[in-house]
Amino acid sequence: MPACPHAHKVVITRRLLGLDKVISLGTTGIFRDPKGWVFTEDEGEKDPVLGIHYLKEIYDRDCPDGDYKERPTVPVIADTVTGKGVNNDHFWIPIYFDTAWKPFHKAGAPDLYPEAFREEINELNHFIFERINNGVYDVGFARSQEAYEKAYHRFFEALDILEKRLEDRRFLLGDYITDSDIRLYPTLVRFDAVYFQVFHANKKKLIDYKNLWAYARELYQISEIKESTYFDIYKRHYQLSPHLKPLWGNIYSIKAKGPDVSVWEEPVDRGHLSAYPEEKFKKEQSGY
Ligand SMILES: N[C@@H](CCC(=O)N[C@@H](CS)C(=O)NCC(=O)O)C(=O)O
Repeated sequence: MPACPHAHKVVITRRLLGLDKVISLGTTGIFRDPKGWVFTEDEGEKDPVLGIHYLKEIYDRDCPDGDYKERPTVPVIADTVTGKGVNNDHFWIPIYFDTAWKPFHKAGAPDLYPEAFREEINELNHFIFERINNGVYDVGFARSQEAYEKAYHRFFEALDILEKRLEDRRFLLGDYITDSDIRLYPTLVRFDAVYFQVFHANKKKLIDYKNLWAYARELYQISEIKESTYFDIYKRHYQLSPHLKPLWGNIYSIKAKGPDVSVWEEPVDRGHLSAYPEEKFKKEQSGY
């Protein structure tokens, strides 16, 4: 589901590591029907390898009575032989791609999870998930003024912490892009187009943060990342989904015209913060 921030980090990691040659991608539409997500974006409205129409079919195969009663979620990794889901733990899937799937990485793949930084990356990833990726949902789905204001302050405080961190670091862990950057990006890239308005997360826009804005643009301008970024889809999903429209009172189903996303193409000059201005990725050690 191309609007899902949790799936987005998995999709980017798969592309950057060259795992798109060994793991196929089925893409659902952005509106759920009563049976959940549907593979409307794939030819014939079927997952290209499993040939199924509903995501739920993956989950059903794991149930003794063949009928999964909970809500099937994306992302999910499925076994192409049994058609069963093998993992839907969105938090760890990118790390499994970095480590367990290493024998299948493309030649010259980036090392997104360098051993020396793993502890720091894990810690930062929890912060990013709780305070940013999920934090903005806490703002958007708050059911009381008090809960909203608490979530609002927590979220913008977390953005301030990251803004400061990026003052003298080109990327979150320093000179090279790591797994943590790929987790922060999906929330940043959705921010001005949807969260600011639909989730009332409107203290500041991303473009108001000097470091975060330039940093996010630098990530966006990497072709594998840009090709997985769909501003119009984010607007349609968050602004027009039946369960999200009431959040911002969109009773006439209007899709907002702005903001102008061409600003994402503006040049970025953060190379001076790195010892290796010409490189954004550290290549992983070969030998596999
Ligand atoms: N809640 C999921 C995280 C992924 C997630 O929330 N995915 C959303 C899309 S962004 C989803 O598939 N939701 C299905 C639904 O709510 O019915 C999990 O714990 O694994």
